[in-house]
Amino acid sequence: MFLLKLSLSNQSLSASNLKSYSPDAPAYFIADLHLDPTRRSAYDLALRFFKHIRQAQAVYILGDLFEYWIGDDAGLELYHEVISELLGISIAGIPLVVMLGNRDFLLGPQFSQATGAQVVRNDEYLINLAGEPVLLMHGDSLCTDDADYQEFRQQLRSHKWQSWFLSQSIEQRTEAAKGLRKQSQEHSASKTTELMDVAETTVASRMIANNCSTVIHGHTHRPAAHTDIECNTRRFVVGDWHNDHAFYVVHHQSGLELCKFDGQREI
Ligand SMILES: [Mn+2]
Repeated sequence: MFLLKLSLSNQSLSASNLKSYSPDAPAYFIADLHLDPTRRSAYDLALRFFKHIRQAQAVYILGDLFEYWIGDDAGLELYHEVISELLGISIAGIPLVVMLGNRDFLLGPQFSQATGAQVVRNDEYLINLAGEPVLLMHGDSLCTDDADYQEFRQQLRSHKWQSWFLSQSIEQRTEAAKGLRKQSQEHSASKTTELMDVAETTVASRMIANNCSTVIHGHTHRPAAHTDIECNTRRFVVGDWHNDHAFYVVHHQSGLELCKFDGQREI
């Protein structure tokens, strides 16, 4: 892995959300677990992963931890096993950062309280990894070629829609969530894979805006470590979670790396 030459102004390093961690212990980046208690194998794999990483420097969940989250009042009970694993991570003193995905953007204050996680509500979160600024995102806001999706996303993220949705009963919200997921599946089936991928120009502009050369995101379910030698930038994509494996990104002493977790070997 090549070393990045960065020209950073002191100003960007003093950004209020810039955290600093030493590189001694690994930091983990995962996304798109899409946890669903009825998909037991993937759920168990995630529980194993959380038990494995108790020596971590920090854990970053970059959105879509849950298949759906219709409000803290319903989610905390439905996903109680994973909530208690996450709390275990926090109790172990490991900073746990959770970003919102397009499935679980309604994670609220009770989720934070129950897990000890810091929930990031912005689409972008800039961290400092051993001196290097790294931009974290879920990734759906980078899919700007898909104008219909962006419009739909804006509607679901509006205060008006969210307060209407949360005023419904749990039963009504569960039904509505099923409808939204069906709509999303139909939408995906009608689009080309290129259209639903991130727009490279948008990625580049977000890196420039954040004065960084590395981004880590999920959402597209296309795990990869992209390097643009000409622009001197890197884009890591963490994968979605399957019954028996998942791709995550780890930062350790040799830098950032895309790795596979299969629940068998130590990580
Ligand atoms: Mn997503």
